This record gives sequence, structure tokens and C-alpha cells, in this order.
Amino acid sequence: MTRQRPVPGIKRYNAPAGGWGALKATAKAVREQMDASEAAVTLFRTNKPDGFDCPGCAWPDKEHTSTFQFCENGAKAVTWEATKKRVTPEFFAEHAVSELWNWTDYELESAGRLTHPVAYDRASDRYKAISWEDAFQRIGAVLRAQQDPNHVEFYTSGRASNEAAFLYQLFAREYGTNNFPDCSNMCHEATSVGLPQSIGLGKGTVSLEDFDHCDLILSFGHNPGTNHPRMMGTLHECAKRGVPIIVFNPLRERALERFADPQNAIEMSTFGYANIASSYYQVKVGGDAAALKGIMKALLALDRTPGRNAPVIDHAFIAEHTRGFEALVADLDATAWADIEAASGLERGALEAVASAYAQANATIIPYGMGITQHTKGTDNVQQLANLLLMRGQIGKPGAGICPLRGHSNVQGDRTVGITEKPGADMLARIEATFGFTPPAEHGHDAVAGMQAIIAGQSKVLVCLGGNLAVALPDPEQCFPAMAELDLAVHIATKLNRSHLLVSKEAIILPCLGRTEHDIQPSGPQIVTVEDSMSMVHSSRGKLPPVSEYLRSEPAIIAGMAAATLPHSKVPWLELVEDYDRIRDMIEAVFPDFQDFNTRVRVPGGFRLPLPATQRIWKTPSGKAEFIIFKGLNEDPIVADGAVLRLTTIRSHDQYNTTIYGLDDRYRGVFGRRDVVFIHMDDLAALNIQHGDAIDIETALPAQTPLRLSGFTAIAHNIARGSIAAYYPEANGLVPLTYHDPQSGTPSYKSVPVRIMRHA
Ligand SMILES: Nc1nc2c(c(=O)[nH]1)N[C@H]1C(S)=C(S)[C@@H](COP(=O)(O)OP(=O)(O)OC[C@H]3O[C@@H](n4cnc5c(=O)[nH]c(N)nc54)[C@H](O)[C@@H]3O)O[C@H]1N2
Ligand SMILES: Nc1nc2c(c(=O)[nH]1)N[C@H]1C(S)=C(S)[C@@H](COP(=O)(O)OP(=O)(O)OC[C@H]3O[C@@H](n4cnc5c(=O)[nH]c(N)nc54)[C@H](O)[C@@H]3O)O[C@H]1N2
Ligand SMILES: [Mo]
Repeated sequence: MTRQRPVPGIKRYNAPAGGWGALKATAKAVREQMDASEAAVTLFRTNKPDGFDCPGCAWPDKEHTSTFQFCENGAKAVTWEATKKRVTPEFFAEHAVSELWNWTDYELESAGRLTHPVAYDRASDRYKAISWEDAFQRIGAVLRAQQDPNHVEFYTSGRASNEAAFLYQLFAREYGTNNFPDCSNMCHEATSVGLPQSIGLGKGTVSLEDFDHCDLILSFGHNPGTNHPRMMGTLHECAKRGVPIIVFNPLRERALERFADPQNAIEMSTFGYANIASSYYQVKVGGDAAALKGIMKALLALDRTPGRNAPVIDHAFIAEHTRGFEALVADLDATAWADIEAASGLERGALEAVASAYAQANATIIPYGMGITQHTKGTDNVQQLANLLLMRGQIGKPGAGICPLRGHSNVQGDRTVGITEKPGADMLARIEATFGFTPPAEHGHDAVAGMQAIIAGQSKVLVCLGGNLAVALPDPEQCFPAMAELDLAVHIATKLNRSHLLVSKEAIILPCLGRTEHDIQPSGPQIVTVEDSMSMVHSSRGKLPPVSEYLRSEPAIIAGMAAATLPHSKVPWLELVEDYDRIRDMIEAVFPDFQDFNTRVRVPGGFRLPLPATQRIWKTPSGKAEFIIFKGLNEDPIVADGAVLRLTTIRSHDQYNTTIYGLDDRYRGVFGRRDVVFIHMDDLAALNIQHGDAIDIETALPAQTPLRLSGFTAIAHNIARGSIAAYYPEANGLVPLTYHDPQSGTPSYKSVPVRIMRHA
């Protein structure tokens, strides 16, 4: 290999993931945000039976009863919320909104926790303190003045508790709309739409215990060392047990290669580590469906091999439990190996080896993340994972199943308690029976449709329960200016972000309690509840004093807005928030799966919601699990031009979605910067671009005006050929808002055809 010239901020990182590097990074997060003594106690309270649920990821804990599980990025999430820094009315008096606009996303959030409700004052271009009562009255007045309730968008980000989310959907539905853009629409919507068609359940089927019994893991498109760090403990145990872990990822992610468990005293003292992946396949960006078709085709061939005594395909399971297998076989037979190899970037032999490992395993788990879902064919991708599992009867038995890695810590729970733009008849009937009003049945907007309605000038009010919608969505050039045309934007938030600075005719920021803080209501201290990736519902109780006496809880804020908007409401808003047990009783009344909610959630570890597919009960229209065919092999339109690459957008190790904790991405060898694009060295050479050159990137979609991003730095990286990667949200300007999965509405953040050229 030729020696690369030095590029500022780019260094090779040779150590395993985790280990001492993780401990050092945690100490740094604590030092920068909190008092060390306070932090030790706070971190110790994370994911304890009587503590709070980690606001980081949705990976479950061993029954939420284990001793402290160390997690660097969980520590960052907690210290970021429990910071000593404050954004007060004095802060806003000092900094005009137009000045703050020029701050980076990192600087905005690191200014600290919001302490007071504030409203935008156009004359001074500043946010100014406002009383809670005045804020609620103003919101109520604008909402009541709308001609049509469908002109209002109610956005939810997945950190909201079940109690907050339930009240929020109730408020919007009594007001009269199903416009529920939700962070899940940018995330695992392909799972929520795809899996019900396949197996009659839009959630994962495995539990944490299943990982103790599996003998093969096929991992697709997720980066747990950064995004689900507590999963690394599980993968580490499986690897030590000798379970093969086969990884499909265009990038060589360090934590999937080797990991040193900071909980393991021997590994730490000897600088030891475990190899995680037994085989690592650098599939092309967007090439997973082709790879999966290849594995299924090879599996068929094995099954047809004369003289095999044990059948490779579970024909008995298929006959009893599924439909559509013959059509799948016909499609696989008609698909040529050469096309599979070209579309996946993987060789036939490699895919045959995976099929052979799968054929020998008794219990297989497939975990997957955004590398599968955020595509124009995200729903179809998810369904290919289900097909592969169904072929060997790997759903509904111990140690096997499908394992979507959810994003936000309660994104799954928010959907369970009614945040959906397409409500089912059952839920609507129960809301009506419980509360005595008729909720709207007409489908509302998801995230992309909601923003499109704002751009069209049709939606006039945006209420955000957390999040940073404008920055999280694709195409800021369209989204940012449209936000300024709204009549009103309301943001319920813990920290300042760019969406708050897109001030509309009126803009109000309402500061709320975070997970880590005490929530005291008239009946006493409250717990809230959340649902993790494995459908376990458990309680979360904040432990720290609130950062300001003016904060209110999310349920209290929603109730305040609702009471001010709906003077003749059928819902006793203010009574409900006096004691959250009352909200949970209402959740139980609307969702029968929450039977005995208040009792069961007080059992340490909580309870699991029913998952029919785990008992081989398929809640599909046919009553069977369905094989669903992926038509063709490619998701992107074929651009007949060898210079077209596929761009994927990814998270660094120092960020939580649009929250940037720091500018390093240690495991990928990037320090102090985020303006880079990862490219294979042979692709660089073919384009006559050098490692470290400044480049411009331009979308290459037929019949679309190209979107451009300029002045990024090209970095030679171990990534599949033909694929390039850049950080989210910096690269969102290259994702067209209209380029999304038609079935689930999920933007194609993980595959956009682009060209790159030397910076002009
Ligand atoms: N610390 C931290 N934790 C988080 C988050 C965070 O930002 N920071 N975000 C939370 C949220 S909301 C979510 S949704 C999850 C996200 O968790 P992940 O799903 O892990 O998120 P990403 O970093 O977007 O991408 C994951 C991986 O997909 C790979 N990939 C990209 N394109 C493709 C492809 O076409 N095929 C395949 N097979 N792989 C591909 C990338 O190389 C990357 O390793 O994490 C949650 N947890
Ligand atoms: N290009 C590209 N774009 C993407 C993605 C990608 O992979 N690539 N991923 C997508 C995904 S998976 C997701 S989930 C979305 C994320 O989209 P969002 O959920 O909208 O964004 P976040 O960055 O998680 O939101 C951060 C803000 O939430 C607020 N916040 C934090 N904690 C709390 C709390 O406890 N309560 C309240 N009320 N507010 C709080 C803070 O003000 C903070 O600034 O982005 C999507 N966008
Ligand atoms: Mo997400």
C-alpha cells in the first residue's frame, strides 16, 4: 500500500473498541459537563430497578435489575442532560436569534439546559421569558383559530415516555387530527410497516435471553459499538461462547471486529479483547437485498443437494405456517448469480459460505439497524430478513428470531400507545368508549408528508414533543425556509437546537424535565414508563433535582396546552397529571395489552407485552406468515455511468442524532472534525482524487435537479467499493425529501446516487 500523506485530524485507530479508550472518554464527558461526585451517583442510577431508564438507546437490560452496566455513550447521554450549564433568559437577552443561527449544532446544545419558557420577540430578534399560563393561552388561541385541525402537525421524538405520548395523541385526536409525524418515520418505520405484512407483528421477536441460546448471529447494517453499546456485552458473551457472528456492513466498524469489555477485569488489565465478527462482508451500500437473495438461493441449492440427510429448509414449518414460498423459489431460481454479485458487491462463494453456516445452525438471530431500513426499499429489505428466517423456521422458537435495534429509548413505546398517523379501528373505538369523543379516522401525515405540507403552506402550526425535526429531515434547503412561514412553532425541549431558531410568526420553547430529574406532582413523586427494543415495559424514576424550578414535566405541559386549547374537553387533563397512575389506567383502558398496568410495572424489571409471532400466531390477514418477494435486485435507479457512487449517511461515535457531543469519531480514526467523506482508495484513484483532497458532491438521480454539498474532505477508508459515507446531519443536504420508501415514508438516508469531483 502506498504511504498516505498526512491529513489534519485523520489518524489510524488500531485499538479494539471499548477498553481503556471508553473509560477515558467517559471521564472526559463527566469532567466537561458535571461535578465528578454528583456524576458517580447519577451514573450509578442508570437502568437500576429503582433508577431512571438510560436516555441513550433502547437496548434492554437484564431485567432492569442488573448491577451497573458500564456504557460510554450512555454516560455521555446522561451527563449531557445532567450538565451544570444553563440557557437562561439572560442568555437569550445576550444572544439574538440571528447570532445563534451562526453557532454550530454542537455549540447550541452545549450552551446547556433550558430553564424558562420563552417566546420569540420579533422586534428585538430575541427569545424572552413568558409565564407558563401565557404560553398555554397563546398556543390555545392559535390552535383554536385554525380553520382545519389538519393544518396542525404534532411531532414526537422517541424520548417521550408512554404517559407523555399517550396524553399527546389524545390531545391531538380530541383537537381533531391524526397528523403525527414521528422520529420513527425516519428510523424503523420500514420495520413497523414491513414486519406486520410478513409475520403479523411490527416489532422484534427475540428477548435478551434468546441471545444465551442462539448459535448463529447474522448482523446487518448496525453499529452497536457506538449506537447500542450495551449490546456489545451480549455480543462479547456470544463470541466467547463460540457463536459465529457474520456481519454485513460496507464499513469495517471496529466494535464489530474486536471489543474489549470495560467490565471484564482480566481483559482490561491485560489489554486483551474478543474478536466479534467471525466473518465480515463489506456489502455495497444498498446491496443487502441482493446479498440476502444470494444467501436464500444458495440455501435452496443446498436443500436440493442429493444425499443430504437433514433438510436445510424447514418444509414442515413452511407448510404449516407460511404462504408464498413457491413464488419466492421461482423468483430466486430466475435470479442470476452474476447479477447478485454485481448488486451486492459480494462473491457467490462468500454468500454460499453464509448459507452453509446458516444451514448448520439450530437457532439464528438477525439483528439489524438503519443500514437496512433507511432506503427507498427499506420495507422490502426488512421483509427479506424475515424470508430468510422463515425458510428455516427461525421465528417462534428459543434462541432465534428477528431483532430490530430501535433508536430512541422509547420510540417503540410511543408507537404502542397511539402515536401513529394511521390509527386502527380498534384503538379509535376504545378512545371513543373511554373518553366520549369521536376521534378522527382519516389518516394523517408522517414526518415527510408533514414537512411537505409545511412547505406547501398547507400546515400552519407545528408542535414538537422533543427532537430537532428540521435538522433530522432531508433537504434543509427546502425545510428550513418553510418552517419560518408557520403561524406558530412550539418546542417542548431540554436543550436549544437549530429547529428552535427557525422562528415562525410565533415561536415558543417550553423547557421540560429530563429522564434524570425528580418529577413531583400533587400526589407525590412520579414514575414514568418506557418500552425497550424487546417489548419490555418498565418504570423510570428521576433522581436529580430539576435544573430549574420553572421546568414542567412533559405530561404536565401537554395537559396545560390541551386544557387551554379545548375548553369543553371530555378529558380531565389536570386531574390526570396529578397522579400518573391515572394516566396509566387510561392507557390500560385503551390498550388491553397493558392489563394491570400499574401493578405490573411496579414489579422490578416490569413486564413484556404480548408478541403473537413468538408463539407462531401470525396476525396477518391470511393468518399465516408471508414470504414477500423483493422485485429485482437494486433499489436505486440505475444510472449508466461508472462514476456514480452510492452515499450513505452515518452517526459518529460522539453524537446522538442531531446532538453533537464532540467532534471525534475515535474508532474510524477521525479527530476534531466532521466534514469528511469516506471513500475506498481504488475509487479515489479511479476518480483521480487523492486522500485529503477537498471535494464537492452532487446527487445523480434522473429527473432531479442535483443537490450539492461542497468543500468536504475525501478520506481513504476501508469501505466497500462504489460506496461512500458521510456524517448525518451534515450530509442531509444531499438527500432529496422526495427520495423515500413509498411504503413506509422512510427517507433514503442510507443510499443516494452521487458523483464526486475535486472542489471547484
Ligand atoms: N450514541 C448514540 N446512540 C444512538 C444514536 C446516536 O446517534 N448515538 N441514535 C439512536 C437512534 S435514533 C438510532 S435509529 C440508532 C441507530 O443505530 P445504527 O442503526 O447503528 O445507526 P447508523 O450509524 O445510522 O448506521 C448503522 C450502520 O449501517 C451501516 N450501513 C450504512 N449503509 C448500509 C447499507 O446499505 N447496508 C448495510 N448492511 N449497512 C449499511 C453503517 O456503516 C453503520 O455501521 O441508534 C440509537 N442510539
Ligand atoms: N441523514 C440522516 N438523517 C437522519 C438519520 C440518518 O441516519 N441519516 N437518522 C434519522 C433517525 S433514525 C432519527 S430517530 C431522527 C432523529 O430525529 P429527532 O428525534 O427529531 O432528533 P434528536 O437529535 O434525537 O433530538 C434532539 C433534541 O431533543 C431534545 N430532547 C432531548 N431529550 C429530551 C427530553 O427528554 N424531552 C424532550 N421534550 N426533548 C428532549 C433536545 O432539545 C435535543 O436538541 O433523525 C433522522 N435523520
Ligand atoms: Mo432513530
